[in-house]
Amino acid sequence: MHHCRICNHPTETFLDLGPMPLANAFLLPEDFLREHFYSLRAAFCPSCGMVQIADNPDPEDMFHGDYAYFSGQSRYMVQHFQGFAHSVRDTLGLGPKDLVVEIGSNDGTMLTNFASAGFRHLGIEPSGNVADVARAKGVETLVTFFNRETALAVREQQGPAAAIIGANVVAHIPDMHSVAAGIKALLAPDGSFVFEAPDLASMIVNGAYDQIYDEHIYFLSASTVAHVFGLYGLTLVDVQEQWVHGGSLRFWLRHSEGARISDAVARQLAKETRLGLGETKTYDAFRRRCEKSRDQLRQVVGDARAAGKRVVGYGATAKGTIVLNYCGLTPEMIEFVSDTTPAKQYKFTPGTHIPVLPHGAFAADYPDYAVLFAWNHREEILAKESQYAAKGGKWIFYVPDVHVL
Ligand code: DWN
Ligand code: SAH
Repeated sequence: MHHCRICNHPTETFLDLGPMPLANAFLLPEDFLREHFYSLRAAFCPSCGMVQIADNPDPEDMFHGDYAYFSGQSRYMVQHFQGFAHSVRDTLGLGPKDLVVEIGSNDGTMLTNFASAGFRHLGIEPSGNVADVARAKGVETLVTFFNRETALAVREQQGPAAAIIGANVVAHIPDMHSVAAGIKALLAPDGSFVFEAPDLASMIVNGAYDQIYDEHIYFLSASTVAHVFGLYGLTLVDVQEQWVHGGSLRFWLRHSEGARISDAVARQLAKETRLGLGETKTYDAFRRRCEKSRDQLRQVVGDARAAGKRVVGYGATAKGTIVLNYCGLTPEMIEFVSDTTPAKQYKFTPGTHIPVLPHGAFAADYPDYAVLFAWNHREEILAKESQYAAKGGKWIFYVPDVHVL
């Protein structure tokens, strides 16, 4: 039986996605036979409300010197992170002498906005290859995992942080107690901790089961964030909806003493209650929706292939790994997946072993259908691929439901 990582209460498994490879472990044929699979199940804690995966692979097996995801691959995300950095700077009135620490700084896409303006800054990033890209941009980076010990060491060497920021990383860290204790220790008395994560409400509303994978340990809400960080004397003072990654929340936290809470927090909490995020039946309905989506996607792709059409994937996302494996899509059904990331190209998708090819393979010979695995970048991609549609190419979407455009 699985116990909640937050409160130790037994959890309820609501979705079993089967044996899964690591979502970002793109591989070469010589490694097909020793590919590692784990059991991917999503669970709900009826006691504290935290939604989480039941078993997680070791963080060292996912975040290392050969990590496949580079934040800077999307032009819209680069702009988004500039907006994030400026909002933190302006809201908190930060100046160059203030220390800004980013957790999960990846290739430096966010922190470069502080580094280039001469701010004291530090990225904490365990994946050495992406950290090298950040350093080459002049972003100071410590190659290690953020936790309480790292936080204490940084505080010892650099003093307290005026701002600690992060995107798509807090829910990636299994020991959230250690994260919260670390933030509490590193944050200056009037400092703020500001982070973003795809939120549980959006996942449920969109039927986005492909957010569930090895790296995403938790699916956060204002309710669970306020609860966990509250245990460590940190208060959720504001929350802002973001469009990125299919719907995210930006959480603003401060030390609890004297913290003033924005009305937006109560509004978000009320929305989460309305959506039934604290009720088992919500997750049962979600499972039924996922199963239906899986059957429909198989059908649409299968029908296209039966009619002799070419089908490819667009964006070799971590999310796509889940969809390909859960829906049982094979190299006979999906010819290749196009992706702009050099570290993924000429490798094969985890578990399903479909070739990943540079964008040129898509552009040079348009297929009849493309499954958009990078559906969160839909606006950016549809705008730049207007020629594909103009020439009769069709997109297959599976979020919020399976449909062809
Ligand atoms: O949380 C996480 C997020 C931030 O990034 C990580 N755990 C892992 C990763 O998730 P993902 O792989 O699902 O992220 P994206 O941003 O949906 O990945 C987009 C992929 O598509 C990248 O490999 C780049 C590629 N791409 C492309 O080929 N053409 C992206 C765009 C915008 C394009 O035009
Ligand atoms: N922040 C970037 C990258 C998100 S991908 C963005 O939003 O685009 C998740 C990142 O978190 C990876 O770069 C991974 O190496 C990093 N990471 C994972 N566990 C971590 C930890 N304990 N501390 C700091 N970073 C971590």
